[in-house]
Amino acid sequence: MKIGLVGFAESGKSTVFGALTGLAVETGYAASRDKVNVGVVKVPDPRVDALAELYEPKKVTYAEVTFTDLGGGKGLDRKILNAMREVDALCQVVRAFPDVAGEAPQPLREIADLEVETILADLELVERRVERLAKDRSNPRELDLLQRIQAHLEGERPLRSFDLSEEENKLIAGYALLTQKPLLLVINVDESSIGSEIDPEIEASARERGLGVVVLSAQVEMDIASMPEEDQVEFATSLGLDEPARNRFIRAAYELIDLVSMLTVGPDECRAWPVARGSRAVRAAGKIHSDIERGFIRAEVIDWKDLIGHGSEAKCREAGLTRVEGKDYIIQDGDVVNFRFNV
Ligand SMILES: Nc1nc2c(ncn2[C@@H]2O[C@H](COP(=O)(O)OP(=O)(O)OP(=O)(O)O)[C@@H](O)[C@H]2O)c(=O)[nH]1
Ligand SMILES: [Mg+2]
Repeated sequence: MKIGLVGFAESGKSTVFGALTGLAVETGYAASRDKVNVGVVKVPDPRVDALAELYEPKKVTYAEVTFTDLGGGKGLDRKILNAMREVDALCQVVRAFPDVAGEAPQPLREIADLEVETILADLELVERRVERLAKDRSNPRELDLLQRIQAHLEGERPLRSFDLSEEENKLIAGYALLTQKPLLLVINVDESSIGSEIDPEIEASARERGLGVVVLSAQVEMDIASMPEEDQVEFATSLGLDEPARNRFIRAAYELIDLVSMLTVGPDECRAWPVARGSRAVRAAGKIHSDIERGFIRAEVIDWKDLIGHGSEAKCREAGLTRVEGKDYIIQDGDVVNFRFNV
């Protein structure tokens, strides 16, 4: 699962990337403008931590998400737009701190501008395709759909607000349209604004668009991320943060791409497995091993809270908290699952 960090020049993309990954990256004017930073990030998960405490396994494995800093520039050039097509979701880093020259931020404008630029990029692609299909008449259904999409985009509306049936979605999936991708706004505020309420205008702007918002100060988060892990929470707390904002951000991004976590436990490993929301048990089993999917008999499911509360799988079984589910069961976030299968 790949998430792309985008935004206008000097909005703090590389700093956010550094904060997320704990990697040392170049920031500042014109730094790494042509370089794309890629990093894999563990999704912090208190459920996994609690289960690991109970089982004391040899290994603890968190779900992972790949973040890419797609770079900046004044406008979004073609190279960046193309790179944006290849990620599963977008996070727009929005500057809400005065820049080095003391220039006041214009967060609402950055949000609106990125929307317009991505709408235009989609429109260009759709127009070209409509022209082709109108000429060769090879696919009237797709043509009809694309014409309706074109009209929607011409009304300056992103595709997030266009209702697509599952079948229609399949028809256009190959185009990787930018305004269809889930988008999270990362409002990068000044150090002095840490812990204050989100600007109501920004919140309204996000709500109107149906977007998620995370507020953080990337500079501070990067400082936190560069500390030894055991000091991070303490330092965050001293600044009035419950935890590094990075944790909230990563979880929000994880939910944005519509992933939920299936959990497995045992003396060898406690682990979170990312599965697409709405996955059937038999498919989720295949994430672990294709043999388990093939030989699937049943899934024994305990809610993680019950397992922590009762202290063992045996006690949960006695208390009637272990459910036996079949192939078509839909995996829920936080399910601790034990698969039974034929080899
Ligand atoms: N005060 C303050 N400055 C920040 C913050 N985040 C980033 N900066 C500064 O803003 C400048 C730009 O940050 P970058 O992370 O390089 O921004 P970018 O979006 O990657 O920039 P380009 O890649 O050049 O488009 C740097 O000088 C950062 O130190 C913040 O939270 N607070
Ligand atoms: Mg940068």
